[in-house]
Amino acid sequence: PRVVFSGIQPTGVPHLGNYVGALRQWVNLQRDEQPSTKLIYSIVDLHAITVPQKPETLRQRKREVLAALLAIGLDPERCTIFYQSSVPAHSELMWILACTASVGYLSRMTQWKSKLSLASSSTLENKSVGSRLKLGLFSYPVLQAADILVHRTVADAFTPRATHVPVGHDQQQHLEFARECVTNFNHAYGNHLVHPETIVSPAQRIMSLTEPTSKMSKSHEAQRSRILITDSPQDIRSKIATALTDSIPGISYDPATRPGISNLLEIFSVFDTERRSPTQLARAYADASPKIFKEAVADALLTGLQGIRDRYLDLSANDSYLDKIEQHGARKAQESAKETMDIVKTAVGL
Ligand code: AQP
Repeated sequence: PRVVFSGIQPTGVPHLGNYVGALRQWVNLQRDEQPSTKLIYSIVDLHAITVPQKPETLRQRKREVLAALLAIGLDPERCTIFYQSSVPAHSELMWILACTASVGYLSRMTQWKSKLSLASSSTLENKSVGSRLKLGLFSYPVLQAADILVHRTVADAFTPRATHVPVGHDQQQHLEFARECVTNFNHAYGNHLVHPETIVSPAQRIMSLTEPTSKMSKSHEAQRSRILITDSPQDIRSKIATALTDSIPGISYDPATRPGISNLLEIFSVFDTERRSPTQLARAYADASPKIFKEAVADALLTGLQGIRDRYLDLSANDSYLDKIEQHGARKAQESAKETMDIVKTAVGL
């Protein structure tokens, strides 16, 4: 059977970007994939601690993300939903992969290079950049490779099976690295791991409402830059109403010169019941005032997100239910991972 793996960091309640770019696909896969496909969705807390987190906040956010995943319609019986740290096989396989992974390859990863240049530009003269940046951040892609590879089913020479990973375009380099990890491991120990395939999500990036040239993000300090999928209707209306646009009259779709308006058109298009493209919507609202246009965007969004907030509020008030769901998912994930770990450990001689 196919195995689909994807993860989300517990760094805050998911926003519209997470929903459009990833979570909506997670829900749709329940309908689109064969019942035999394993859908494995992890709340990746070990990834989250590659940057400093307050322990109490992290604990709280894990539950919030779990409640949000259930609220958008993930079925804990159909999917395997769990905290990454509940399944030690993820970190165990990471270590084994790290022992055949190349430092040179990792240091060429775009995300690492941008963190490095950011750190060096803010570093005082005498302090070396290397001593400030953490090993966990550098080796993050190895853990990501382990996440994917640990849940693949046993490779079989006649029916090669692979793990499928839905990713955005920004994650493609990390997937390429996971394939490299497979090649290195198999070269050292024999053909045991299967190269993962990707399902590249067709969804676009949702940009920040206050700074529409950067992506909407959970950790950006401006609350108004993002719409949480659990925001109240009033909050959603008010955030859309104050979203940064421009002073060009009328509505047109041109991400390069009108990033704010174009981002709203893209959001509108995702939730439009008539399924119009951003360009078609721009034509339909060509002469509308920004106020009228923004109201229409908010209406579409409220319809699209209907029910999520109420279900989230119910679920997030019930910690013991959430813990039970997570333990159930963790048990399923542990079983799924054990199959791979047995093969890998035997191959390595552990
Ligand atoms: N703005 C976005 N538009 C489309 N997709 C997005 N994703 C994130 N932001 C956007 C996708 O959401 C999934 C889960 O993301 P994540 O939590 O694993 O990490 P992230 O990409 O770093 O997301 P954030 O919101 O920006 O979190 P912080 O602020 O903690 O770094 C991924 O599939 C991601 O592509």
